[in-house]
Amino acid sequence: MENTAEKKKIVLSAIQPTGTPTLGNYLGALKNWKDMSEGEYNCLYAVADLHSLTVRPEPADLRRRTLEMYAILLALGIDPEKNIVFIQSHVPQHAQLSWLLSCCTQFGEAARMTQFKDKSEKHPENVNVGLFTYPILMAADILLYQTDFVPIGEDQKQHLEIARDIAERFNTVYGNTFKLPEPFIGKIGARVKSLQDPSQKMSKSDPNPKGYISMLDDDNIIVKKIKSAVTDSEAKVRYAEGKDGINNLMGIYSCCTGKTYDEIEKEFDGKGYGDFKSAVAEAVVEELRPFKTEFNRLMGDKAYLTECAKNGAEKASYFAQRTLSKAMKKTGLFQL
Ligand code: ATP
Ligand code: LTN
Repeated sequence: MENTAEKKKIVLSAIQPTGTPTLGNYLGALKNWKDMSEGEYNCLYAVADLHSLTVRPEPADLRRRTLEMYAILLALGIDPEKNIVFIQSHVPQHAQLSWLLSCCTQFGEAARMTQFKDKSEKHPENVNVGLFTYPILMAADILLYQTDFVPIGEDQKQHLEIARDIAERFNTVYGNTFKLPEPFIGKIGARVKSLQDPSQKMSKSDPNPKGYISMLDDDNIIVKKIKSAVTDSEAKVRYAEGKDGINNLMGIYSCCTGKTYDEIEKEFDGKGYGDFKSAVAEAVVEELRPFKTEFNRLMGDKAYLTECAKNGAEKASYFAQRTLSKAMKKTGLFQL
């Protein structure tokens, strides 16, 4: 953010500390976060701990997972000196702006969010208002930093659209205040599917752990899970409709190796699914290896992690306050 003179575009994204991220989170979102953090953009990345309260985690789990998720971001290779990496609840402006934006959001538009509908069906015992206003807090996360691009997986697209709608409404009512953000969705990793049911997205809350690969799974577990992935009876590695399991594995292999679908089809021409699965497993193991080593090292240095989180929150807060003050002033809240 220091190089404003260069007018670099601003990138912001966040992830909830609700468990160890999966290969889906990695290929759909986190890998892009890392690539975007390498100089071309000014990047802000947050651990969305406030969002995760909507599913009421055990306090001790939340505390542990928040630091773990912070370490995961640094272990990806995101440099906390060159980027702003922070924990959402440490920057109070997020909750503050969220209130102003709530008053610019229609009940009906929030009620249309598919994630709200899905989550309230899945957890009928705890349909809290936070689950309903979740996208408004997410809009605050994004709009506070005058964000240009938001790297996310396909499933978050609707939340980005509502963030734009809220920003546009605020700008129309009170005058230009917020930049309208664009989603940044990778082509291939945008929707990694469950290994056991390739009609569903790979999800860390899947009750069947065989359906997902956790970024911290041991190498032999990764191999086992990929070997037992659901495929089809054609025994031909090709990308085609009706071959969801193979398409999914081809997507994963392509993301990890950079090979195109054509190249993959040629590579496995005349070979069976066994050979293909071994190659996919090896590519995933190699892709995650440096990350896992670095994660274990960082978790042994909690003092460093907390120091980075503190610096990140200070830097984020400076930029957040500029936008919040502007928004408060425009709405007519009395200024001292
Ligand atoms: P849960 O499955 O527990 O609801 P999640 O795995 O979707 O959670 P989030 O924290 O909601 O995890 O998502 C973090 C990021 O990962 C988001 O940008 C989301 O779009 C992306 N993402 C999640 N699952 C996938 C997937 N299967 N494929 C691609 N991207 C994904
Ligand atoms: N809802 C997002 C997490 C999230 C987010 C954000 C993503 C919270 N705030 C701001 C992008 C920008 C999810 O991935 N489930």
